[in-house]
Amino acid sequence: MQALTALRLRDPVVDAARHKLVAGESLTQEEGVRLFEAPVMELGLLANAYARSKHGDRVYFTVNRQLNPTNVCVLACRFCDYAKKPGAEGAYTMTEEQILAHVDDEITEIHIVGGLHNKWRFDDYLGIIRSVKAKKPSLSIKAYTAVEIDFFCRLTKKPADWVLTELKAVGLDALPGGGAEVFSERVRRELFQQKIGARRWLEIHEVAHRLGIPSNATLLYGHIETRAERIQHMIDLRELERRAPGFFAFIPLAFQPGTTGLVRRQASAIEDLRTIALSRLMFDNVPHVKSYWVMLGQDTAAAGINFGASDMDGTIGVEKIAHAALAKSPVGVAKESMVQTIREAGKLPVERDALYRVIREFPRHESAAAAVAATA
Ligand code: V47
Ligand code: SF4
Repeated sequence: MQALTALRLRDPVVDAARHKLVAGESLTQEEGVRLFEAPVMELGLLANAYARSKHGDRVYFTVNRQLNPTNVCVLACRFCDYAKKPGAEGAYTMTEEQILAHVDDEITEIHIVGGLHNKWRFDDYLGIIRSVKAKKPSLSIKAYTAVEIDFFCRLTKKPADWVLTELKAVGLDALPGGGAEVFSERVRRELFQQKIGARRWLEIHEVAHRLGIPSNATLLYGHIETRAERIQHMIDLRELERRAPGFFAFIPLAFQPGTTGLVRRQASAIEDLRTIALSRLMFDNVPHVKSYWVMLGQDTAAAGINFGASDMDGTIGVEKIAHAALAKSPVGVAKESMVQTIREAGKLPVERDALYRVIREFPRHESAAAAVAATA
């Protein structure tokens, strides 16, 4: 708390929020909405100090791959440029060999997510985890969003605890945070009417947490949602974490407009930084907020780790979802580049696995690393 108590702020609204956080109180919906209007640098100072009170200067990342086994999807969310109808041009379904090519010596985490395939059965999805685990048993597997879990429940006519127990038995370690979008019925009706809403998403993550499967949570922002809806989304997740703890990280995903025609341009970098800061301040009971470089771009993501984020996700390899929506970021980055970005932002890089077990802490400066290597 030292970082928060010592902080001097000029803006009365941001300083009132600081007092509440020092007292261990959560911010309300009204306070969150008002904070969105506050001077951005003051918000950044507070969110950065709050992140430092939890993690010091450490910023986590993982050496991972994103695996999207198929883009064939029976749904048609209006914001999604990734999914294709069966047989449509550009539709793909990977073979086992193509899937296993994503599993190499370097990685410690794999993030698997894809479409709801019209021909696949639950066994096909189980088989992917099974074969990835067989190729590299030490790999942490973060796979299948609540939307996919709900699809498996419908395929098998079984409840979520059965589906999740089966997945855990073959090697699933954690659930990713995708598919949450925005917990607003208004937005759901407009953009993803056929897909599960807030109640079911929260229920599936609650079941996962109770079964000892940790998870993440996302927010898709920068389309037709309001700031008040973003704040309510964070509060709903915060309440779930109180009832059934198990979130590792919250990831605000900057909407990539692609060819959807929903908005003319992506949210501005300032709006991104405000959203990261608000995520940190509102979601006080989740360990990490991620600055997801794939959707933010590397420069804004690097700024994000001075605005409350304490995680940069991973090196990723070939990302398909944001890039189908024309994201300008590279498809993957090297580990050295990740370390360099975190250092340039004045933070301490820490390599982790999907369960946030520390693999390696890097020194603050490259020269220190070189000195250690030279004396070793
Ligand atoms: O579920 C789809 C979203 C999600 C677009 O858990 C889009 O560690 C932006 O969930 N623009 C997949 N977003 C990505 C995801 C994720 C990413 C990184 C880390 C983790 C984690 C999870 O991407 C989807 C959907 O909500 N999405 N289309 C788009 N055009
Ligand atoms: Fe399918 Fe997911 Fe795209 Fe919706 S967001 S169309 S469920 S792949």
